[in-house]
Amino acid sequence: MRIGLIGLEKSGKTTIFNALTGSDARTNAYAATRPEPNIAVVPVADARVERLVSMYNPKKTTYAVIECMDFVGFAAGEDKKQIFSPSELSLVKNADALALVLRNFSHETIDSLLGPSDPLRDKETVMTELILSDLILAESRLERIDHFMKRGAATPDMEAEKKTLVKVCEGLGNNRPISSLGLSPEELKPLRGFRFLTEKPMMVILNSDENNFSKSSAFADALEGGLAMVEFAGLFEMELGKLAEDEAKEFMEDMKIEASAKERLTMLAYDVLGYITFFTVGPDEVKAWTIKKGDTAVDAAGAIHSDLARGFIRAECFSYEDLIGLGSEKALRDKGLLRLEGKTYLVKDGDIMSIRFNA
Ligand SMILES: Nc1nc2c(ncn2[C@@H]2O[C@H](COP(=O)(O)OP(=O)(O)O)[C@@H](O)[C@H]2O)c(=O)[nH]1
Ligand SMILES: [Mg+2]
Repeated sequence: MRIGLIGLEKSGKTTIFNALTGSDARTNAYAATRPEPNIAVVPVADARVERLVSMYNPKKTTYAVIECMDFVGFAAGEDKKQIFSPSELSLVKNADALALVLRNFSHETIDSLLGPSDPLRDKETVMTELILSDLILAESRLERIDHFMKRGAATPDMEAEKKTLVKVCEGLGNNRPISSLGLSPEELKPLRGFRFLTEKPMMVILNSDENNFSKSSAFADALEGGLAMVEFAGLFEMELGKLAEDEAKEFMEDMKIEASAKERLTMLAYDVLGYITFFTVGPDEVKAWTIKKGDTAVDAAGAIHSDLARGFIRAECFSYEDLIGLGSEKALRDKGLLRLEGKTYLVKDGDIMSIRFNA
């Protein structure tokens, strides 16, 4: 899965990117940084993988990964048509989810340049820009469809598309993101190709100071639209990333930060996106796989390889919790906790699976 960090300039996106990915991309309080986005792959922290590795001693260990992208932020009220450059926009559109970074720290230079921090205002500004970007796209598509219809060249698919687009334009016109319009999967289908920005799941990263960290419950309350939020002390956590683990732990305890920035964001992302993890285990490899809540055993097989989905016979399955509780696969077997599941089995987070299939 791929998360795009978006937000106004100087909100601390690159700082957070560095904290998340252990990279050392340049941050900047003055001018815009280099135009290309920073991209990094972050292994999803999952203590269960380590535990499984200690049991199976595999030759290879593979964590699930999330890809993080960091863009140049757009300036509030800047007089331009697009919030992202065309090349950035095509990258943002590829993101599975967006993480909106909001400035919540005081910084002499930035405060004098952009005014003191006001995360709610900035959230509104960015949302308005995203909505506007979608609205321009939806309206121009609607115009094209009308044009086709006038010439009698419309296809039946276009009728359905138009119906949805009319709803979308009305919603966006009322300042509502597409994700909040309650459109059915059937209605959303014709929109798929557009990859609208406000259709993407979104979470908020409140980027706070060491001083005001965990003192923003009023902000969380004021955050409308049921947006999931995580608070980072961006700069502080970027510095933590450079320390030895036990040293970093001490600092985190002082700040009452319970898990690393990476762990907190991944947990939130799994929550927001409805992702779950299943594992494959053995002497060769212990591997974590990401699928969506509601995915079946065949979907899980397909995540591993399309051949496994095509030739699927059944899945041998047991739960991580049971394995840890009983200590070995043999004990699981004796207790009858090793299950055989069919195609329609709904995979649960923490399932350990082995797919039987016809080649
Ligand atoms: N005090 C403080 N400064 C921060 C924090 N996060 C970022 N900054 C500073 O804000 C400036 C802009 O940060 P940057 O990550 O480049 O923002 P971007 O434009 O959104 O990528 C840099 O000088 C950072 O050091 C923070 O949590 N606290
Ligand atoms: Mg930046």
